[in-house]
Amino acid sequence: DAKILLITGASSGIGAATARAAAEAGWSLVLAARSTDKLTALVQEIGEDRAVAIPCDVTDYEDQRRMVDAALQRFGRIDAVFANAGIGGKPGGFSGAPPESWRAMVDVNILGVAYTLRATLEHVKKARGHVVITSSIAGRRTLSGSMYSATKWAVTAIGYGLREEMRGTGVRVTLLEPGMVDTPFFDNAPTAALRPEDIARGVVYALSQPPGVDLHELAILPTPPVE
Ligand code: NJP
Repeated sequence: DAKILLITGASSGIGAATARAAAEAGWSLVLAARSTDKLTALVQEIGEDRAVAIPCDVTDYEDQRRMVDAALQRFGRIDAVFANAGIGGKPGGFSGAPPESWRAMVDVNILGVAYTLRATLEHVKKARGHVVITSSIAGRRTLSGSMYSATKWAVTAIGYGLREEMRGTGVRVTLLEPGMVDTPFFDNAPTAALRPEDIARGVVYALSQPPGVDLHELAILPTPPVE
């Protein structure tokens, strides 16, 4: 039987590319985000027998609980979770960015991930499964004036904390740390960025390791241009 992977932020960018790559690798998929139309189109593409779209706002814990209930109703189990939904910041740094943009990042990037973990862990533990969390290279380095960076450092800490908590349960935790990826995350596509498919291959690689192999971190960066 196919294993079940639940992806948040599945409507676009890295999440959508990972859904396609994981389907190719034999996973069945629970696809969550707010944009129902995009999720539905992705389910059509992958096949209704292999994927289900569940609209969900990750900032709302009850909504995440409903998402998990709907996933279990459809597939009966959750083997792996890709906690990937996230948003970027507004320009201006600590001196100029609108403070409400900071709250939105805390709500989606930090609380959204923590809620996904709380809502799914019981089931992932039952499956001795796998959790992949999208942090960022910005969760390792500090970007000037960046509250985004601060939220991703928090996500890195969540991944470390979860790995300790899961010790002895058979659950593996992988932190994904991409550099720049050309997705709708950016208003203007950056030059020399990775493609979402480049990150998706990494996630599927992590998920496809045998139970005895625990891939802690996956930092994926664009090769610097040849001078
Ligand atoms: O961005 P994008 P990426 N509730 O905008 C969803 C990190 N990252 O794929 O709700 C539920 O294409 C949104 O869905 P929708 C980044 O921090 C990126 O690049 O329909 N879902 C969409 O599916 C993030 O953690 C780069 O609008 C919510 C998805 O999130 C992850 O990669 C570099 C939501 C965003 O897709 C995926 O970002 C890096 C909510 N409240 C880390 N709010 C990069 N692109 O360069 C948003 O280091 N979503």
